[in-house]
Amino acid sequence: MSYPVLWSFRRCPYAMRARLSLKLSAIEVELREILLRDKPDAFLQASSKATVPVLEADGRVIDESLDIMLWACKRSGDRHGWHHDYHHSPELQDFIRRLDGEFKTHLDRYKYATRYTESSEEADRLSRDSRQQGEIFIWELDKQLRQQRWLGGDRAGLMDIASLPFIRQFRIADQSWFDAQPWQEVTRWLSEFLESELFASVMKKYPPWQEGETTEIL
Ligand SMILES: N[C@@H](CCC(=O)N[C@@H](CS)C(=O)NCC(=O)O)C(=O)O
Repeated sequence: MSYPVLWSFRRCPYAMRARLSLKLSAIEVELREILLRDKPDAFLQASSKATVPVLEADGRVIDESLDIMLWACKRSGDRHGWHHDYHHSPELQDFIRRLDGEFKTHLDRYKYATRYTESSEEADRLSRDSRQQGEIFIWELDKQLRQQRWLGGDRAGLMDIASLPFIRQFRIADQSWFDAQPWQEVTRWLSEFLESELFASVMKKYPPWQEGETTEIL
């Protein structure tokens, strides 16, 4: 039996959300862990975009994490209704647009400010300002999470799975600062996710895939 192939990088939040969706949809894939600094030819041939995640399935190549998430939902008969929700909810689409757009920009500038300027003072300022901008988004999540356990309601939904890997990254940039913030609901929500079996199941460590090797089934 041949499985769809997922090109992935363990720590990439986009790849994480693709793996989470595949897992939640109970779709088994051949997982090919790669190193971003040493991308295999077979990966580059699959998608010239050269970003992870990339899914090869049904003779198609899907190289956007959101499309992989939606493909997984559809393939599993949309058991959680995410595919339907996404296509019928302008709010959900807007949320993902802001997450992948503004919030990700602030996250990158907060985390990697020195890549954007040569001056260390400028970098400090950029990092601080970007963190402040990112905080606005996180406080919005906190407000929603005061009404319900997950952004998706009683259970984790597309909004949760799409955003949690990025909020985790925002925390990792300075854990003690993040944990000292009074966003109690975000802290609860993120901890529940980080301690879940689901998260552990998609964070197993695999050696980088090599041409001709038998690969892992996720
Ligand atoms: N819009 C893409 C973004 C994917 C992306 O940027 N992934 C990063 C890793 S987190 C990547 O592969 N970067 C290419 C590189 O670092 O060479 C998606 O949603 O899949």
